[in-house]
Amino acid sequence: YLQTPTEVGVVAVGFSGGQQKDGVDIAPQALIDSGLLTTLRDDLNYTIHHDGVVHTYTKLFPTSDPPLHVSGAKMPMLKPQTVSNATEALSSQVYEHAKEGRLVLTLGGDHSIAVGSISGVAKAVRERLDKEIAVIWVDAHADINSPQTSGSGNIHGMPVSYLCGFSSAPAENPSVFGWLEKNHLINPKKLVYIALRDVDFGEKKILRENGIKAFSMHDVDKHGIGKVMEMALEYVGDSPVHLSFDVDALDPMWAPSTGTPVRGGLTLREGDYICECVHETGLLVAMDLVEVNPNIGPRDGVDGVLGAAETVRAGSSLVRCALGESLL
Ligand code: B3U
Ligand code: MN
Ligand code: MN
Repeated sequence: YLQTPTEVGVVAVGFSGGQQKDGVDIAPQALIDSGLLTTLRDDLNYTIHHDGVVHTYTKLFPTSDPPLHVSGAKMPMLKPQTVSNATEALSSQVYEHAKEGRLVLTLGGDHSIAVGSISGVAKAVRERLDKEIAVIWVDAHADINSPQTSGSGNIHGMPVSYLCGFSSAPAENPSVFGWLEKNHLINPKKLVYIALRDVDFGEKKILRENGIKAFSMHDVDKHGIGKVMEMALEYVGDSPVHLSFDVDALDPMWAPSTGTPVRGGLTLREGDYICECVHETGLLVAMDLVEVNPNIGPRDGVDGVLGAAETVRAGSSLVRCALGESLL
């Protein structure tokens, strides 16, 4: 990857098992229906590799998936085997695209699916380029709880912990994330967060103790998004970049239709700007867009209110910006 690939592998992931609200699973189809992929193909001239399927992985779901009580945890992990099985399948789908040198676009789905997408890209980039990827995680939340620190049991709050190797298959059920190998993992020193503003106490401790780079909304306010991106990209260096974008990084004013909105977030322009800056580096190898939930939020259009359709449009805009739409 000396520049952004011209071929894009798309995986549409209609998966909601990492949290408890229905609707995040219909987001990929809503994004596709809004014309995202045809724009990438017809206007931005990418070759799109997409099987035309929104994957739900339901055939891989266990018949019973009780909450898993892990020793030392306040809350049991919810749907552990379901999330493990779905992300394992996604990981190999993403790997197959990435090993062909395609930029991989994963449309979620809740953020637990990043265990699959990022592990697949990390493995392929190690094999192709003998390099570690950098991950730019744009989110209101750090999603770095371990099963022990989680106050919810929702696995969409834990993917970074598994990807960094801070958590692994629990002794109580080793088949939960037992498929994760060393070459699937990322280097926590090559992880950078942007837009954090709702980080659990236990997560702050994990960030601090592991020296993880993070730009909170406080930093965005203090320095401006221009300087924050300069610092974030300097930190990333020349590593291939996986951009994992949770739409709840945006302020609910711009993206109300998401499971856990947090006020005080990025404007749509700041979100687009992040994606444009990543595009300009030529280092982008993969992007996730997650946590769009068209079932949540106000109805669009009543007195100019922004709702689900506008959240889908915002998500689509983020992807198009990361793929270079704003370049003149
Ligand atoms: N940190 C909390 C809340 C949360 C994380 N990610 C989202 N919400 N979207 C948790 O459940 O781990
Ligand atoms: Mn997230
Ligand atoms: Mn979030």
